[in-house]
Amino acid sequence: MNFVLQEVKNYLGIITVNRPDALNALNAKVIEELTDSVNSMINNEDVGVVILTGSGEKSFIAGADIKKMQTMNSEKALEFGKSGQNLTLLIENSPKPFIAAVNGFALGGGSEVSLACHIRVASENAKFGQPEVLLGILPGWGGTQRLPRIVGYGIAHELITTGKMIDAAEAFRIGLVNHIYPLAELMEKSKDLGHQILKNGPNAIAKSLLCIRKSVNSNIESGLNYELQRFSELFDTDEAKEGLSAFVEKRKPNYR
Ligand code: DAK
Repeated sequence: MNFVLQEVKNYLGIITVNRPDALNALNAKVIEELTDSVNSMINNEDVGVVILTGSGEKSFIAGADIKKMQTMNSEKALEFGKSGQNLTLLIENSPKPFIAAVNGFALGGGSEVSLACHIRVASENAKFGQPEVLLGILPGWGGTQRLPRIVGYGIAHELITTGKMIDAAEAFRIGLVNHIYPLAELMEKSKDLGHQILKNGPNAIAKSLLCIRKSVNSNIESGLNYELQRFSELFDTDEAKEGLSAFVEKRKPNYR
């Protein structure tokens, strides 16, 4: 892989988009490598949580590659759009939580990749935005669908129609990011969060993610029914037996 770095340590996977000369902008090759990396983390039994970040100190992902898009017709744009949407769906549907460690610009497609992650944390220098309308296009990797679900319709309408950039403090205020840290601490704090999650049962986490995702498109009754089914299924797993016994025996559970 040329544009993506990956490592796995203590059940924590780290994926780094590595194209710092272009502020980690995503062209077709970077998307392909990123998709392969996300797939390999999902399929790796030694990974329970994945952190996604960008290389360098300036940018998470500055968006889709504008230079490549300049020459695209609608047919090419459809293909390019699909590859970006497949990537974001893969992340969103992962049974393992993805944490976006946003270490600088998260613009356009970069913001959209972070929106597909389950949790976003940001460095103090992070900047978010959906500037597509400034370029005469629109957010096509899920920005129009996921941003309103995360920050609400009113704020999403404003961010998408103005294309303005917001800083980390504003992103925190509107609920777009869960935490802000100094850049030098971002990865350590993200790893701490990952390790906190890793103490818990992998099946319970995977099914919780399914239930939360289900809540987006279901009425309360079908969502509750779905939750009930996943809840009861867990009682047939060694994991639930371990977790419940550990509490009764006054010890820490061992899930991995
Ligand atoms: N694409 C390509 N190159 C980029 C880039 C990008 N998005 N962002 C930065 N770069 C490159 C710059 O061109 C420059 O390269 P050289 O000129 O040195 O070769 C290098 O990175 C450093 O950038 P700057 O010199 O501009 O750095 P500054 O600190 O001055 O400015 C900046 C940083 C982030 C404010 C600025 O680079 C900037 O405004 N970048 C563009 C941000 C942006 O508009 N991003 C959104 C892109 S649109 C689709 C679905 C979705 C999408 C597309 C299609 N379909 C369904 C078809 C998604 C669209 C987008 O993401």
